[in-house]
Amino acid sequence: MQSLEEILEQAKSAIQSISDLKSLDQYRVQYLGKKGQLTEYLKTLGQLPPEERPAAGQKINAAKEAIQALIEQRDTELKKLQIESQLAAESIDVTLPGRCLEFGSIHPITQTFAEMRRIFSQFGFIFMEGPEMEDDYHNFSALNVPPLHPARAMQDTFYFADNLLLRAHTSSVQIRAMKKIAPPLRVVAMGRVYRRDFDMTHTPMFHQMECLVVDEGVTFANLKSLLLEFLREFFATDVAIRLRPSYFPFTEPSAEVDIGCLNCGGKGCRICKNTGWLEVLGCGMVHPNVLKGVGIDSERYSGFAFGVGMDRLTLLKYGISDLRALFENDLRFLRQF
Ligand code: 2U9
Repeated sequence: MQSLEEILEQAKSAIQSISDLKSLDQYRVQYLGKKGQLTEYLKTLGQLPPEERPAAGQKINAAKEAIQALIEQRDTELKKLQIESQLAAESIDVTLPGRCLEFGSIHPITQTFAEMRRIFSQFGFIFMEGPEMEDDYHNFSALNVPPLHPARAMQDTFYFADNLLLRAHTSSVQIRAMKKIAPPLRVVAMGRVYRRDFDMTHTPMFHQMECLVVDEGVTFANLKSLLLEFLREFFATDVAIRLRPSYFPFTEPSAEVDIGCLNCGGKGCRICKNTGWLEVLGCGMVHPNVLKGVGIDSERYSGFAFGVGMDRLTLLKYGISDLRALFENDLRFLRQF
């Protein structure tokens, strides 16, 4: 058998050269475990003469304690090294510039949506939504649009198979509203609409807001007063309005509505093409054919409706000259609102 001194010497250099905690644990077992070298040594005590046993036992125990202490010391050292290397790897350079928090802004069209909600909720309207992919009935037939009307042409509307199309106005939502709710009703429908148009002042997708009132005794005067209230609230100024006769298949009589030019106050400028007026929306009394078509008694009830392009309204409110700016998502532009 190796002498205790030899075992101790060997253990000292072996433990010092161990570089990871797992190997150190294996060493602990090798020396001090149930079948470890020193435990085996203790078992030989019985072969010694009784008078030598206490001294030999003490020596073995002292060696055992010495090795235990060496292992513990190395254990502490290795744990410290581990933390140090971890800290070095994860070090943070506190001199680096901080990451900038980018603030977003609410898109001008989204702001107009919110404004409409605010204004028309006050007036007692409910808000309804409908599908953007519609059928011919809700988009055209129910709105008294004749079979050969130009709006139905392939050049004007996006068609799918099976009589389906992308809705060309939010009026289709109003048809659904009237079929669902019996009069009296006050409904606003806002959302995306689609037309085959793309130039300086038109995009193939734009946003429309439509307002519909059906009740007993509803008149054109009611329509005009609501328009004035709405436009003054939206533009936050006492705008003047003027109505010009017009034609839409779904309203009779119909009118187009202008506001006094916000830029020149009516004197005439480049924005209003020297007319002093800006066209903002179309309106009229709901055509009796439309009411009858959805099962409303057109003798007892009357209604008015108006439709407005929300994108154009947003341009006018903020004095933006190019419609396309609303769809390009240039942050330098959007941050200004
Ligand atoms: C029902 C009955 C009638 C809604 C109306 C207009 C006139 C109109 C345009 C404004 C600019 C569309 O976005 S735009 O190009 N709209 O001129 N809209 S009357 O009339 C309705 C709606 C629903 C059931």
